[in-house]
Amino acid sequence: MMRDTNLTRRRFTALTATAALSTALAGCSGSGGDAANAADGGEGDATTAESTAEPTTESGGDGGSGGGSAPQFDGWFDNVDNYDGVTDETGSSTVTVTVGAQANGGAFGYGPAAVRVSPGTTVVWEWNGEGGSHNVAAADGGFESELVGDSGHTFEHTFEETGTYKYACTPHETLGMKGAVVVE
Ligand SMILES: [Cu+2]
Repeated sequence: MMRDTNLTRRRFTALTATAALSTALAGCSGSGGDAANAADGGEGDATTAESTAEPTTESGGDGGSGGGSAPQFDGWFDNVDNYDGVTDETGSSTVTVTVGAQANGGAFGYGPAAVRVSPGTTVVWEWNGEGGSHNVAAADGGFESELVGDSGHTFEHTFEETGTYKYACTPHETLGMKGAVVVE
């Protein structure tokens, strides 16, 4: 009984710490802020929580009951034939996305099209040299790579703040060469 309570508490503390961290980094973390504060009664647990904060691999049980469709994308992936849900890469410090993946009638995709990462993660886009020249251009203008076709070319962006970041390849957006990074 003590054991269980303890475990639950640790998990909860870990979540709390993550939320608090996001808040600190983002300055505004919309949801969860209240819960985090309420649960934050503990004194010095933060250190423990930090080292325990990574085993979130099997999340989804908590909030993501929907799983399949992703309302936060607002139709962004409607014409993207390689969109296959959001690949969970939370906890990774670096995530690589292929530019020129087979999709949308040619080598016109990002692979994977959508990834979920933790704040502070660097996403590295790596060109595979297929499908001509591509770029990585944020829908809101927050980042934009060169337009190149060279295999091995890379572009990276570090996502500090929570949110949903849509991006596309300017010349191939209409074909469905679009992606998104979800930071949470
Ligand atoms: Cu392209």
